[in-house]
Amino acid sequence: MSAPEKTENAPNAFPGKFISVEGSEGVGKTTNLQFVQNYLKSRNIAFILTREPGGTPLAEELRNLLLTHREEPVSEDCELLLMFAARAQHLQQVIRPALSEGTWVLSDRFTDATYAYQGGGRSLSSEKIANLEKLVVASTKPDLTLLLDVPVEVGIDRAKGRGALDRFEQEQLDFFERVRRTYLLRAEQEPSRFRVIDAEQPLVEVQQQIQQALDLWFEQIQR
Ligand code: T5A
Repeated sequence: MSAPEKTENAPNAFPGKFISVEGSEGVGKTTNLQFVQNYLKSRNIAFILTREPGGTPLAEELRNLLLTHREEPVSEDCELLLMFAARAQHLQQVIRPALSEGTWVLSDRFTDATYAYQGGGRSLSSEKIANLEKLVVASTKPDLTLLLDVPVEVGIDRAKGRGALDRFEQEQLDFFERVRRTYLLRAEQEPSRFRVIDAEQPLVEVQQQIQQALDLWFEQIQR
């Protein structure tokens, strides 16, 4: 009898159902994820909302390790591997099972965040990240990515308004400029997956842009 096919190498059986929301600090992901959830509910779509790093008890523990301030400097490779360790667990326990039963997945960040933060922010090579992506993520990639974009200063001001800053939020301005540039570059390189949302606008206008992107997405996948 032949060995069963490994799920991580199987193509996404339900293309179109994996949506990620990305952006630098304070762009309004949390605020707008609520809007996206309401949109999916209005279409009677069965979905799960999840996040990275995190999404399972073990991956949430890794999230705490990653976001907590510590005196010991954190090696860039250690940070990168912990991100992918959390992602491996998240994919196996949550994302692949949901997609394989036809449930939509709405994820607050995914691998684009690693390219932006560890690649752009920390200046790790994209080849290194791509190798780990190949190993861990394989073909289970988002079909649609909403990239919320605001000038770095605006995002940081918004994030500061929420109170204590985590280990990433305490980085310098140029770190976040590199994060933003990397996100925008990725969006340019993959225009069929990314929708760049001008999130500097008042919330109602941001949500009009998101609604339009989602309406078009549904038109596209139903064709
Ligand atoms: N990370 C993550 C990596 O380094 N590598 C990886 O691979 C991954 C997956 C945690 C950190 O991990 C890093 C990146 C992060 O630093 P996170 O919890 O998703 O990830 O981090 P945050 O960016 O901090 O996410 P938040 O959910 O906390 O912030 P949001 O969602 O961007 O912002 P939100 O919605 O809380 O909004 C901020 C404030 O702005 C207001 C809101 O009311 C709120 O007060 N606001 C607006 N104000 C005016 N106009 C608008 N249009 C507004 N929209 C929102």
